Amino acid sequence: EEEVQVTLAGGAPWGFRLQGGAEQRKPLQVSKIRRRSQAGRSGLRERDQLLSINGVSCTDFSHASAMTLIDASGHQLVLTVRRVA
Ligand code: LEU
Repeated sequence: EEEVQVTLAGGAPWGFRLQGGAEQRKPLQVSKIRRRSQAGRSGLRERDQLLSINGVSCTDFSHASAMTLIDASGHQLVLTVRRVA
């Protein structure tokens, strides 16, 4: 298990989908990555768990709050994720 920071550049759409959230008592987790996208190029991987979004800890965030914060990103999105091998 490791912590990884990835930087996505270029603005939405980033090319990944998210599942989970505090209201579901499940971690925010990357569920799908489009290969030819910013997410695909960034090194982000399916099943990565989001720890922070643009420096803001998101481990207690609802699904909707995480989506809102991601949508509020400009041309850059910095994610810290926990990766389980
Ligand atoms: N599906 C969105 C995109 O690719 C990301 C989502 C997690 C807000 O831009």
